[in-house]
Amino acid sequence: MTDPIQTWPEDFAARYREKGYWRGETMGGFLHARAAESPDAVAVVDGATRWSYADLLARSESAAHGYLSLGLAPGDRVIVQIPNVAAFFPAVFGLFLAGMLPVYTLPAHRETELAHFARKSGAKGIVVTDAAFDYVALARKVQAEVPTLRHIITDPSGPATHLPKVDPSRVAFLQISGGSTGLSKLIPRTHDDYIYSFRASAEICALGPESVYLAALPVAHNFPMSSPGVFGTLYAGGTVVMAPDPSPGTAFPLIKAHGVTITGLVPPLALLWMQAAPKTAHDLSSLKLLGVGGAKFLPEAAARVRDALGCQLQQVFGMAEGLVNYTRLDDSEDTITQTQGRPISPDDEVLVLDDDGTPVPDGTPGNLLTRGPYTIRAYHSDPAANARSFTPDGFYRTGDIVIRQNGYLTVQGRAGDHINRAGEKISAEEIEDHLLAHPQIFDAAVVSIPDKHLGERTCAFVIPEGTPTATEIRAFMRTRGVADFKVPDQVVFVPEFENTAVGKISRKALRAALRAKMLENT
Ligand code: OOB
Repeated sequence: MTDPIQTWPEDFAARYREKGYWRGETMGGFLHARAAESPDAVAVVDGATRWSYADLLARSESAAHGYLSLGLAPGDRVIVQIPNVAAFFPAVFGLFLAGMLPVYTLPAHRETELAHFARKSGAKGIVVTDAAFDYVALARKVQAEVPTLRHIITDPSGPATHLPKVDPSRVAFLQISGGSTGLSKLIPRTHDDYIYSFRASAEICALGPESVYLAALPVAHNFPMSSPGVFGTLYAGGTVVMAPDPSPGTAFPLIKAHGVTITGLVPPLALLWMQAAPKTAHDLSSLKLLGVGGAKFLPEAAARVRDALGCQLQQVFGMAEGLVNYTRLDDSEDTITQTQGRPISPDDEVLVLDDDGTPVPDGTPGNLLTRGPYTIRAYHSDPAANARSFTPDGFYRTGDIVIRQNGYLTVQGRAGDHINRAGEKISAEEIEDHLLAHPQIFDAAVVSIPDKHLGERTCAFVIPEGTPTATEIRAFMRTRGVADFKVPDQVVFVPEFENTAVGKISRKALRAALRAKMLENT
């Protein structure tokens, strides 16, 4: 099993250090610093639980000792599957302090996905919490499949031992990619690069000790984690409030109760909040900034945020691989409603290229490629994906089609075949593979269809062999041990797929043709 690495060419690394982007801080180190500066400030709120920075550090150190006392060692990977509860923080800061690498997963992931992450990362443990869903039982199933996953940890704590020195230039954790082809890839991010991304994000969002961030989206996702998210807030010495779910019914009372100043939502949720706000009895006036990202937020909806919610909108266009764009607080209303912002860093290099690799002029759509001080140069242990996703000179091919104008980007669509379902990226290929395992499915093609509520929904075109029903197929998908959001929203039976005169067409062309036909008929 290869240890996760992430390296930039020497000259780039030197420049990123010289310019003060990479400061040699570590995830555990910054928590120490905040706890020393303001031990009594409130770091995390979750229901009746309120932890000061000193509490959070003490719990995190105890967790670090706990991991080490199990026999886990610095450099080991540990899967983290914890919903939005306070325990998330000691679990991950404990790993950082012990020099171990969290492998983040979503609460929605099930055994098929977790087994893939366990194998791919070589994880020796998984840390979970007690919750309405039985994550321990799920972890046991995964362990049965991947025996190298030796430890199921529910309460990491242990007697004091020596904590290792952690190298800030090394990989801090593995994040999971949206995955446009097949299974999710693992994204190794270093302490230096990731801390830069959320420290600069916190500055862009003007966060400080008085800021209160509501973690409404699942915190394991890169957006609520670091854009500026929970880590940006803790870096700034602010308070993180954990929301068990992002519905207005849950979130609005929390905003009122804790004086939440900032949060982040995907577009479908922002729409829901805008609809609910005029009717709510809860005072939302503390909310100053709403970040919206993960999927395209249409200008018409964006223009209504201020009136509906009484706060400023910030568009956030980012990716777990690195690059994050923000509209700035002092941008014009037009820029804020009509663009997805501009990169965090002056050293984010952005290329907008036509399909032949030639730069297009501003105002013309093209493929977005990027490299910079917090964008990875490679996925973990995946030569094929790396060859596809990175140019020889280290640019990441984002798969997004954008227009650039005055340095600001507007997302037009994407080149790859994934479905962006309310911000969750779903690989068409991954779902097709599951469908093909059904004994009564001869062939299947999965496409995205525009959807009023989700932005996009998944539609599976199925050539049956026998007489399966849509309900059966959806139930079958549920037995495959995958996240519920991957179950096709719609199943359409077709007698055959169109072939061109020359024979079979590519999967990509087939999906495009099926999608076009579907849109024609609606
Ligand atoms: C965020 O990260 P991922 O890794 O789940 O997904 C990245 C992809 C982008 O390549 C793009 O296709 C899409 O999600 N996307 C947007 C968008 N923000 C992300 N498409 C249109 N408009 C936007 N505002 O989704 C993510 C990571 C950090 C911050 C924000 C989002």
